[in-house]
Amino acid sequence: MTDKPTNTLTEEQAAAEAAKLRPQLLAWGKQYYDADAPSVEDDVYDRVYARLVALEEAFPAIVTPESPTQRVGGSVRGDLPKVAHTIPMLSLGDVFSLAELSEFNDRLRANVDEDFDYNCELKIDGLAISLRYENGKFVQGSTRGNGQIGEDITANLKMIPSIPQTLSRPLTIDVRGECYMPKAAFLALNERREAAGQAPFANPRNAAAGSLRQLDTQVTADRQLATFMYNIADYEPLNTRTQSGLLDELAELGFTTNPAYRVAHTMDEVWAYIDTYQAQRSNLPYGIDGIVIKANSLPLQRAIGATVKVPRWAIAYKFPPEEVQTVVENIEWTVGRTGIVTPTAVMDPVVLAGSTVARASLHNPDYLQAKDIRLGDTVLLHKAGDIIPEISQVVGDKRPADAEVYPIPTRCPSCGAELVHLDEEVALRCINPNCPAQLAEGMNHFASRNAMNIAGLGPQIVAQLFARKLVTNVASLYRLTTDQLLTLDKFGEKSAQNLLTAIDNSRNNSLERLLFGLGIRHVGAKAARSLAANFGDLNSLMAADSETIAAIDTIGGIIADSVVTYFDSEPVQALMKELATVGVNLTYTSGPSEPVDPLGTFANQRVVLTGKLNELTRPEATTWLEQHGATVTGSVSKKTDLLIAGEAAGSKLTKAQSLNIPIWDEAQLLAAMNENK
Ligand code: 1X8
Repeated sequence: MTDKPTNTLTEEQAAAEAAKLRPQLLAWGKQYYDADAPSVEDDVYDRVYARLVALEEAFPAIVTPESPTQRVGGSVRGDLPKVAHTIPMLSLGDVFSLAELSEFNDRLRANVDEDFDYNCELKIDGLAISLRYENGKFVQGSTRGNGQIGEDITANLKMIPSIPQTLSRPLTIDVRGECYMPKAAFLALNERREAAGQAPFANPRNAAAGSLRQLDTQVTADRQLATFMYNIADYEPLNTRTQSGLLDELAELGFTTNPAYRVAHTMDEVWAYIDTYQAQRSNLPYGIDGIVIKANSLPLQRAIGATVKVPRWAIAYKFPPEEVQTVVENIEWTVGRTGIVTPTAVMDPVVLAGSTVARASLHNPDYLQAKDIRLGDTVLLHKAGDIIPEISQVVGDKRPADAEVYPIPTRCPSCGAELVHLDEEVALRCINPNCPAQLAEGMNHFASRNAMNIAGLGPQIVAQLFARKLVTNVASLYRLTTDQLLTLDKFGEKSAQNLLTAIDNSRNNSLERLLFGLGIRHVGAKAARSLAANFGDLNSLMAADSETIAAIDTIGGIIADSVVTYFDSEPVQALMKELATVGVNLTYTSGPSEPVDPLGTFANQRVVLTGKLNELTRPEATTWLEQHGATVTGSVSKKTDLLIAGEAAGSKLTKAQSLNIPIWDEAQLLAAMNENK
């Protein structure tokens, strides 16, 4: 992402950009705080957030009360009792470069008359907690929540061994710190979960958050959570008057504090601290995502004060994205639906930027050869776009002496057919039309949600169906019997019956689902719907030439040619006959012509769809809205009644916001669909 410097923007441009960033940040923030399931890496969130702050600082007039910059962290989850923090739990301002850190220092020094030291501490990647002690007894523990009101998690926190029940002195204090899951505990927990068929946690922080919100406190106890405490709401009851002394005194009282703090007299010492721990980061047994520097004098902290959100006397320096080393143990080759054979590096699992990584795509043989990756090589791994694991390079001097150049396969790992490069493609392909791996992938696609939507027919069942020779192609699915399904692993009468019913129901799907499910090159869900709607039935489409097909509004020449080529093949024609024989519907039956409830929720509403939808396809959403009375149009105007904005929505969203048009996200549409089932 290359952001334009804010001083080159007009206020309108800044407002438009900020209006795009806010809903995105709010959605990510909600996932992060409410669902313990972030959809982006923290880095991405932090950068987008920083950009919004920069825009709003440059153009204060564009700030809105709803802006995520105007709130402290997430919202409060409804189902846990609430706790008001008498002294708010603030978040920290953050910087991403030494230059920005330097600016922070200059600003602070310009506003403070006396000379002062900083205390440097590690920024723990966990969950902020507040522990209340009365007369030395632990009475209540809470999460940060929105900074003013948190959640009561006392019972869970009592299960964490590093939290003292009784202090060495009978103080009444609120101590703040971080609860985290050590890397080793996280890896072991995910291994147990996967063995038990449960979804693994995305990263240690989510695992910690999930563990703290358990109703069953025994589960919390088993999760090996730990804490580092680093702050106190009000230092009056303590003897010390410095941050470094506070850490020592907290330790004397019985808390666990992080030993890696250091008082810095100069910025050079701050840099040195950052360098040291940035290098040590992946060796630490817990995750850190940066360094916190704080004015060391507690009375000075108080004198400097805070904004509504963050203290002015402290700042977090966030590390750039992480890189770790691991060993390549294997290279797997998998055959996709279209015959492309893709290599994947299988590595010794490592925690990278908060999640466990054991696999990275190597894309194609050229990529693998260019990087000269060999079995046993130690490699540097990072996350591309901070999300997708990627091998940056081989660590040359760690290469085993006997490592040999990795031989690119010449035969298909599934069917043994000779692999080829089609017209100068870098991709390696299996062109055997009967390759079992391709057929299985094709069947998975056929059954998928946006295609024939056969619930319960997943990759593992498909693999077994092929292995037992119960199916040869997608038409043979419709001839399966209960007795045949009962031979599959873990299949009983009920599961067999459910699957047969799902398969049977899919016979009645409208044509566009079949067209998409066939996996014709370049024909996505949207093109499939246009083709089905325009031709009405399969035979008309099969009889059409390329020009006729390309004459459809949304269909270009490439799609048209691909459709013609596909249906030109004899095996495909045979398959279509077979589908007709087994009773699969080959006509277009959905569409605006048959409103289910024309006077329903959306009667006379003009609705616009924009952005990327995840659960639904555009045609699905459009059809449903039309069936419930809506008119779906392409552009936002004063007449628009509702905008439904998916991910990364752009100018339509901005326009709708400026016109005060109600805006829904995909979840709201799905909820409405559920209500109106
Ligand atoms: C957050 C954190 C702080 C410290 C360590 N880890 C964190 N995640 C620290 O002060 N050592 S301070 C802080 C905050 O103020 N939000």
